[in-house]
Amino acid sequence: MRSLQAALPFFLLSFIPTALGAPNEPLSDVVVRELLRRAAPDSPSGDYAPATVDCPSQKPTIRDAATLSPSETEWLQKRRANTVDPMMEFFKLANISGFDAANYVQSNSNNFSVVPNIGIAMSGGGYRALMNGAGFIAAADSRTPGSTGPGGIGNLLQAATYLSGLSGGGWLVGSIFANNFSTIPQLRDGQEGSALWQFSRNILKGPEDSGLSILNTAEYWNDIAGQVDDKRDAGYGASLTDYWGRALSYQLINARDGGPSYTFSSIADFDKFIAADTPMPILVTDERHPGEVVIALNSTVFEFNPWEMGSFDPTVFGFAPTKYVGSNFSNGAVPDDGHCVRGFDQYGYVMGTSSSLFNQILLQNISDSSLPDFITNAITSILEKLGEDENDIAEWRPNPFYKYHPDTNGNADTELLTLVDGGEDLQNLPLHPLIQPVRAVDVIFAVDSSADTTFNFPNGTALRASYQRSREAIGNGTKFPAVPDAETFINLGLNRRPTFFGCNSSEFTSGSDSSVTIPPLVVYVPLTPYTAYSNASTFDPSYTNEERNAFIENGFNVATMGNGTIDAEWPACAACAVLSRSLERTGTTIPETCRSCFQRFCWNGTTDSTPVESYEPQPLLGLTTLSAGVHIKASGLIWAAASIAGLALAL
Ligand SMILES: *[C@@H]1O[C@H](CO)[C@@H](O)[C@H](O)[C@H]1NC(C)=O
Ligand SMILES: *[C@@H]1O[C@H](CO)[C@@H](O)[C@H](O)[C@H]1NC(C)=O
Ligand SMILES: *[C@@H]1O[C@H](CO)[C@@H](O)[C@H](O)[C@H]1NC(C)=O
Ligand SMILES: *[C@@H]1O[C@H](CO)[C@@H](O)[C@H](O)[C@H]1NC(C)=O
Ligand SMILES: *[C@@H]1O[C@H](CO)[C@@H](O)[C@H](O)[C@H]1NC(C)=O
Ligand SMILES: *[C@@H]1O[C@H](CO)[C@@H](O)[C@H](O)[C@H]1NC(C)=O
Ligand SMILES: *[C@@H]1O[C@H](CO)[C@@H](O)[C@H](O)[C@H]1NC(C)=O
Ligand SMILES: *[C@@H]1O[C@H](CO)[C@@H](O)[C@H](O)[C@H]1NC(C)=O
Ligand SMILES: *[C@@H]1O[C@H](CO)[C@@H](O)[C@H](O)[C@H]1NC(C)=O
Ligand SMILES: *[C@@H]1O[C@H](CO)[C@@H](O)[C@H](O)[C@H]1NC(C)=O
Ligand SMILES: *[C@@H]1O[C@H](CO)[C@@H](O)[C@H](O)[C@H]1NC(C)=O
Ligand SMILES: CC(=O)N[C@H]1CO[C@H](CO)[C@@H](O)[C@@H]1O
Repeated sequence: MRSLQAALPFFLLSFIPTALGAPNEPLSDVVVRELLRRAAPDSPSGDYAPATVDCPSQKPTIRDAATLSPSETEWLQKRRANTVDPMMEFFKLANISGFDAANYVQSNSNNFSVVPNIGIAMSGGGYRALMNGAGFIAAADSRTPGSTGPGGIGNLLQAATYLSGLSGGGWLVGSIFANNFSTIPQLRDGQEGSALWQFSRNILKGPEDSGLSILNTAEYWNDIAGQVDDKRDAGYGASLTDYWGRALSYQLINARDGGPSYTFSSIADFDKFIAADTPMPILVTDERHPGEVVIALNSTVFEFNPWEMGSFDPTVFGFAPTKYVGSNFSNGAVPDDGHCVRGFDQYGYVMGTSSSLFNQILLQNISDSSLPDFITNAITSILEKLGEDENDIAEWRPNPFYKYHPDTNGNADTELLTLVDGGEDLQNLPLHPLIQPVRAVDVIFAVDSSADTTFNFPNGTALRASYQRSREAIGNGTKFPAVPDAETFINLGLNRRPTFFGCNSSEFTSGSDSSVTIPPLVVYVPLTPYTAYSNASTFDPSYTNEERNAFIENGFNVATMGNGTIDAEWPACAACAVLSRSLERTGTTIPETCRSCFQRFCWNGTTDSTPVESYEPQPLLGLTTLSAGVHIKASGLIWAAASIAGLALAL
C-alpha cells in the first residue's frame, strides 16, 4: 500500500476512521460525532443501505408547504446577515459610479427587505453543465484567484442565499457541498490519488484510484454492485439510478468508494453550513406518475434541501424531513407502531435522481465488453422488471407522501414515488425553488448550459418552460418574467451574453391587485464560446484534464464577459441587477449607471422571429491553445436510444 498521507484526499485525516473500519461495521458514536462536523458519512448502517432507527422523541411528520420550514427560517436569519459584508465587497468592486451601493446595503443591513436576496441556479446538461457552471461559481467565489480583479464578480457566491442545481448542475452543487465547500480550483485539481473530477476516465471504467486503493474495472463494479445489494438486502428496492448514482459518486465525492454512507441531510450538520457561511443548496427533480412516459410541464417539481424534500406545487404541497425520508409515512405521519428509517437520502442517490436521464450511459453500454458480466446481468434484470420506458426512473419507496393530500396529490395512493431527471419537463434550469413567493428572492443568476440547438447551445427553452408553467394552475401563485421565442434569443443575441428578464416590474403589477408578488429579476447567463468550444454533447462521457480546465475557464469568461473585455461595465451592471428590486422597494432613484445598464442588458420586449439557418457562434476571444484536435469536440457517440421522448438532445 502506498503511504496513507500521500494517498489521502484533501479532506485530510478525517476519513481515516471510516476508511480503515470494516465496510459494514456501523460507526461508533464517537466516530460519527467527529465526522459530522467535517463531512457527511452519517448513514446509520455505515454503508449504502438505509437502516431502521428509533424515532426521535418528536416523530417526523410531513408539513404543509404554505410556509418555509422553521429550520430554513432560522438559518436565513444567520445567512442573510452573513451576506452583507461580501455583498458590500461585491458592490465596491462593481463600482457603480454616482451611487454608493456598499453604503446603501450597510446602512440597511438589519432590514432584510432592503438587503438584496440572491439566488444562483445551475442548469442541467451533463458534464458540459458541470464544467461551465463551475466556471461561473469560480468567478463568483471571492476565494478564487483573479475573481476580485478588474472585471470580476467575486463575492457574489458569498453574497448569495440560495444555490440550486439540477442534473449536471446538481453534480456541481452536490460535489461542492460533499467536499467541504471547497473552491473550484481545489475540486478541479484534487490531490494525487484522488478520483475527484477526473473526467478523463470513462465513468464505466471507473477511477484508477478510489481514494485509498488502486482499482480495476471489475473491482469497481463489484464494489458498486455490493453497495446496491446492501440496500436491496435491507429490504429496499433498487433501480438503475442506484448504480448510476454510485458510479457518479466516485467522481464527485472525495471519499473512499464514493462515500456510500454519505447522506444529503448531513449537509445540515456541516459546520460551514450551520454557521451559514455557505448558500443553501437545493437539488431539483420531477415526479412521474405510474405508467406516464412523457413528463408534462405540469408534472410536480420536487426539491431536495438539507432539511426537507417535497414540493410547493398545489398537487403534493408538502415537505418531508430529508433525514427520515425512508420511513413509512402515511397521511403525513409515521404510524404509532411504526419505526423510523435513516440513510435513504444517500448523497449519490439524490444526485443520481436529479440526473436519472443519464442512466442511459449505463444502458447504452450494457453490452460493452469492459463491463463485467455480473453488472450487465444486474442491470438487465432491473430492466426486465421495469420495462424500457422506465429505465430513467429513480424509485423512492416508500413514498413519503402516501395518503398525503389525497384530493390533489395524484400519487397519494401509490407506495412508490417515482422521480426522474429534473430537466425532463424542459425546465432545465432549477428556478422553481427560487421563484416561490415565500422565499422572496430578488435576483436569480441563471447559468444555462442546455443543449437546445444542433451544436449544443442554449436558446432559452428552459426559461420559456418556466414562464409558461407560471401561467398555468400548477404554478400556484408563482410569477415569471415573459421571455421571447428561440429565434429571438438567437437573432438578438440574447443567448450570446448575459440578458436580464423582468426588469420592469410593472409587467407584474398591472391590473387592480396592488399586493401582487413581484418575482425575481432573472439574469440569464448562457453558455457561449469565449476561449473554448465547451459545447460538448450532453452524453459525452470523458474529457481530458486540458479540456476540462479550458471549459471551466470558458465558463469563467462567460460569467465575467472575459473579465470585462467585452463590456468593462459588466460587474456594475450585474450589481445593478442585484439592486434593482430593492431600489424599487425603497423608492430610491435608479442610478444613471444602472439605467444605462438596463438599456443594454434588459430584454425590452423586442422580438425577431426570423427563422434561424444554423447557429454556430464563433469564440468571442481567442481560443486557448489546447493540444491538437481537441478544440472542436466531436461527440463520437450515437445515442440512438437516448431519446426518451426525444428529450435527451435538449438536456
Ligand atoms: C474544510 O475547509 C476549511 C477551510 O475552509 C478547513 O479549515 C478545514 O480544515 C476543512 N475541513 C476538512 C475536514 O478538510
Ligand atoms: C470607478 O469608476 C469611475 C468612473 O466610471 C472611475 O473613474 C474610477 O476609477 C473607478 N474606480 C475604480 C476603483 O475602479
Ligand atoms: C479572466 O480571469 C481568470 C482568472 O484570473 C482567468 O482564468 C481568465 O483566463 C481570464 N480571462 C481572460 C479573457 O483574460
Ligand atoms: C396536467 O395537464 C393534463 C393535460 O392537460 C391534465 O390532464 C392534468 O390534470 C394536469 N395535471 C395537473 C396536476 O394539473
Ligand atoms: C414499512 O412498510 C413495509 C411494507 O409495508 C414493511 O415491509 C417495512 O418493514 C416497514 N418499515 C418500517 C421501518 O417500519
Ligand atoms: C458506450 O459504448 C460506445 C460503443 O461501444 C462507446 O463509443 C462509448 O464511449 C461508450 N460510452 C461510455 C459512456 O462508455
Ligand atoms: C430551440 O431549442 C429547442 C429544444 O430545446 C429546439 O427544439 C428548437 O429547435 C430550438 N430552436 C432554435 C431556433 O434553435
Ligand atoms: C415600465 O413599463 C411601464 C408600462 O408598461 C412604462 O410606463 C414604464 O415607462 C416602464 N419603465 C421603464 C423604466 O422602462
Ligand atoms: C425596512 O425597509 C422597508 C423598505 O424601505 C421599510 O418599508 C420598512 O419600514 C423597513 N423596516 C424597518 C424595521 O426599518
Ligand atoms: C430594444 O432592444 C433592441 C435590441 O435588442 C433595440 O434595437 C431597441 O432600440 C430597443 N428599444 C428600446 C425602446 O429601447
Ligand atoms: C461547437 O460549436 C461549433 C460552432 O460554434 C461547432 O462547429 C461544433 O461542431 C460544436 N461542437 C459540438 C460538439 O457540437
Ligand atoms: C398562492 C396560491 O395559489 N397558493 C395555493 C397553492 O396550493 C395550495 C394547495 O393547493 C393552496 O392551499 C394555496 O392557496
